[in-house]
Amino acid sequence: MCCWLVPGLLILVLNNGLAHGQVNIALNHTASSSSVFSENGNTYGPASKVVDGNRDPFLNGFSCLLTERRVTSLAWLYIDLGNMSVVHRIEMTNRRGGSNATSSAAKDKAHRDKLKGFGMAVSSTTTMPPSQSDVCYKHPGTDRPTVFQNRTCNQIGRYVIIYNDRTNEMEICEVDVIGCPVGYHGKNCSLPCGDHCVGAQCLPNNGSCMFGCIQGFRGDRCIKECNEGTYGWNCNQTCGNCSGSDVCDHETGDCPGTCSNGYKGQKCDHANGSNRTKVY
Ligand SMILES: [Ca+2]
Repeated sequence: MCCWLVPGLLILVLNNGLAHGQVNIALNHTASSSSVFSENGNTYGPASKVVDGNRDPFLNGFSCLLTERRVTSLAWLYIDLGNMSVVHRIEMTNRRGGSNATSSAAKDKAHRDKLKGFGMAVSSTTTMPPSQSDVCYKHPGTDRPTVFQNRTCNQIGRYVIIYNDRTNEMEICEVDVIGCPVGYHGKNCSLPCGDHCVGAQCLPNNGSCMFGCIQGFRGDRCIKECNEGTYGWNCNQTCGNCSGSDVCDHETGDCPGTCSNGYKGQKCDHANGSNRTKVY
């Protein structure tokens, strides 16, 4: 473990580079690639090398996937997370040039060039190329990507896909997928999402509800009830005319007792002359 200090704050980072408590849900899962490069009897890869927990970016570390460059098929890689998950972030370590002893920025360039145009997606299928709606990052192909990529995704799926519709070559040494199975968040994905999140789905890093709150609740985690005088989905409905100091139900808008003079209905939102009785 390593650490560093900023004023008033100690930050701890595990050896794998992930902030404490974050989970790499790709580690040691099943992975597959469009092809695997082999030469003189030596096979580089296979795809399992990108989920072996070793980020060594040099070929002589024997922990990278290389696809076969003598084929015409475009390069892709997918990781099966095993179940539907919320992927918060994808971190990817590309191959560097030379070895640990001989590396240099100049030697990295050829490998970074091959990475141009790559895409990242989270999908419920392994269809290639992935649907545009599943893509969470696509490199524009103009500049030269950096060796290490860290892209926010926040999408739901079972498969994390790395692909390149520009080339048949892919040289990836590790993919870390930061997320949690659907319905969980927090340290080691041990906390269930709030009951008031729509679909009980939340972001792995902070528990924020992904699709808003069920009726009657508000806030990022949908913990707070609607402010007094409001109710319903997104708390965007205004209560009717409950009698006295009564407040309406924060979920349904119903008044607990009678209506103010001149109103009727469960929500006391219909004008009714002098009728003070709630009508069902
Ligand atoms: Ca590796």
